Amino acid sequence: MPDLLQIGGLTEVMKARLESAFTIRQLDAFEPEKITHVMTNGHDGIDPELMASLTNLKLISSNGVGYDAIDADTAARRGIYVTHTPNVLNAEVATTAVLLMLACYRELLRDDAYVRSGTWDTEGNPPLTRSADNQTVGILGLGRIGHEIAKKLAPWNAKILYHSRTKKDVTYTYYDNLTAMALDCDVLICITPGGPSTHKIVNKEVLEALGPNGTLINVSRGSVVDETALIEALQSGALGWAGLDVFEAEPNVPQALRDLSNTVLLPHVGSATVETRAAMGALTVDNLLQHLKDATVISPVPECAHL
Ligand code: A2R
Repeated sequence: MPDLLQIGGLTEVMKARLESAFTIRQLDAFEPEKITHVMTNGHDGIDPELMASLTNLKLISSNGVGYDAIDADTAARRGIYVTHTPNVLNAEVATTAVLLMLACYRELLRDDAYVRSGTWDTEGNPPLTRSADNQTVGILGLGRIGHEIAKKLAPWNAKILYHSRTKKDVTYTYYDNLTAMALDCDVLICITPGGPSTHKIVNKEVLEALGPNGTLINVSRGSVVDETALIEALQSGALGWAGLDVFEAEPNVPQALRDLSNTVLLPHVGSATVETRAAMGALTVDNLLQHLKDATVISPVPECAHL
């Protein structure tokens, strides 16, 4: 059986399916020239030096949709497939975005703490919150997940604006400039890929354009937002609220962000439900098994689609 190098975690279901076709090797015990397949995830990716040492590598199957931790251009040049798990997590990540937005608007954490601490009993009702209805929501990255977020916001009667590299055939309002969109929206939801082209595109200027009544939601990658500028804007009141599922140096979250009461913070759980992780794991394994069978894959990243 061919050697599969495992990077990151694996569920029992995935392991059982993979063991029927591969010998699974761990990072501390493998022979580089014997590895033909790698299984990893969006967070761990694969170290470029490690990838270069795997001279017989044919496929890197990543469990997750974002693949900025994998050098897909180099892989494609070497004729190595990179696959990921698009679509099966769209609804879940969109739910996480909406959840964060609602939690910010309705001060879910503050009011939960209000009840638990007994303050309701001693001080009466808490201050009013803001309605999440009828807001103008700017989506940064109207791709597979971005579209799903727009659809999920319909019951809140959101007006949808979007910024992406290209204009889409949709009724939502397109902005070719991110700062201009931030000026016009109440909520900015980030759902682009990570990587050099989106590195800190949500900068001081964009955050200040979003403004004191604005809410930033990030369910993409921590690298998309300038975290230092974000902290300063939240501290000074230049930005109102932030709901964050992703951070620059996960799992390290700056104390300053944790100290702020106008943030809702999640440990990168956008797709982390039993159901969605099972679907992602199944697709990750399906790509590996299909490649073994007929040298094709189900869901290559765009850089490798021509292989
Ligand atoms: O290529 P376009 O015009 O459709 O724009 C894509 C947009 N995008 C950008 N927008 C502005 N500036 C950029 N430099 C830039 N680069 C990409 O992000 C597209 O509208 C969206 C990405 O959509 P999909 O490729 O369909 O990705 P999906 O499945 O929605 O996932 C997005 C990301 C993942 O890469 C993970 O980082 C995260 O969500 O879970």
